[in-house]
Amino acid sequence: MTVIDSSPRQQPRTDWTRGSIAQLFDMPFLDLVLEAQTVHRRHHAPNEVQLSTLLSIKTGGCPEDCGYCSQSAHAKTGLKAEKLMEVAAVLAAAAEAKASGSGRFCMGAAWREPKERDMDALCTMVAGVKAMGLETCMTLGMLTQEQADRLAEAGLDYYNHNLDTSPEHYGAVITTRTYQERLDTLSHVRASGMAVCCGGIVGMGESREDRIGFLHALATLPAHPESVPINALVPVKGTVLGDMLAGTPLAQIDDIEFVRTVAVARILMPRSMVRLSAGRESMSEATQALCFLAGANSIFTGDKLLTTGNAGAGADAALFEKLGLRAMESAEPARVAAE
Ligand code: SAM
Ligand code: DTB
Ligand code: SF4
Repeated sequence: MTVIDSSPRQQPRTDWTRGSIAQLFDMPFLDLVLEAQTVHRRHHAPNEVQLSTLLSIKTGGCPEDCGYCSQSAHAKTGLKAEKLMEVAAVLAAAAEAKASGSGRFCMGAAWREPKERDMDALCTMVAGVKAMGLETCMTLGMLTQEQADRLAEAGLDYYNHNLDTSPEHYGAVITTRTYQERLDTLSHVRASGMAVCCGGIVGMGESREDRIGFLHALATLPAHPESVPINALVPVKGTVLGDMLAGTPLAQIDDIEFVRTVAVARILMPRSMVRLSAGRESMSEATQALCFLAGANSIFTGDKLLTTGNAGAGADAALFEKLGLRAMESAEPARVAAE
């Protein structure tokens, strides 16, 4: 099919059109998964999965109104707003993550943006986690250029900032910020030299057209994000979306459509790490296996994401054993073809 460009010798395309992405979504499922796996093997070591661990360093009470999020002050989830964690407690959690074999430690805060008064502590956390030999990642909301530069200087390797859905659907999910503000922070992160982790959520009641628009937004950024987390909505009681979708056929995205989304992400962004993120706890082993076949090569490990449950180390070890998968030594995608 001519829409597919997966040559390892070329820079990945950033000029995808919505029409060509729609064509990928429309492919027969088996052809699509085969193509995604073929692209995957040109750029990444097969059977290797990168492991990241999350820690919520500042939980709840967020002023933003993201309809999916348990931590929004607008949601009625009963989650208690907490203060920023102490540096020592964060480093202790990072040491545990390292001991459990994780390669990247991702610290998340329920903020619209970090305050200047928190920057010193954040930089100390970054430096401490990095000194343990872990890759560092943070997700703190919007950043100014100066804040991005400071975090980069402290040793922050990745910044997570999701576009979450299509530009058209954004206003139906979040009203307290704009898509453009997300893009502005992403450009500050890029300019600071940090790697970009940017993805989104499916299963929010969006249309296929929105999933196309979402992947189009990611794949036409000036450079593809190095990490692309694909979350399946975890419907939390008391959140706008959790309550709206409860008991409806939209409450969980169709497994096959989810795998299609992963496969299309892999084809569009051949060198990125595609992370199977939230929602894995309620996903069957067979669906997860299909996602790996479709090009997912990263997961969050541990029993907890930020506030909700995760598959857990035992379940993941069993799944890796069954599938013959192993943890990636380095997050740098192994290039199997000569470049
Ligand atoms: N406050 C920061 C922000 O919004 O960028 C960082 C933390 S926020 C929790 C990070 C991401 O988690 C969101 O962009 C969204 O993609 C994902 N997320 C949050 N709640 C979720 C849920 N219930 N189900 C699936 N993904 C969720
Ligand atoms: C991302 O895309 N998924 C992670 C991470 N980036 C920060 C967060 C998932 C959160 C799931 C809901 C929760 O645990 O609160
Ligand atoms: Fe706040 Fe982030 Fe949750 Fe939105 S997703 S409410 S910005 S913590």
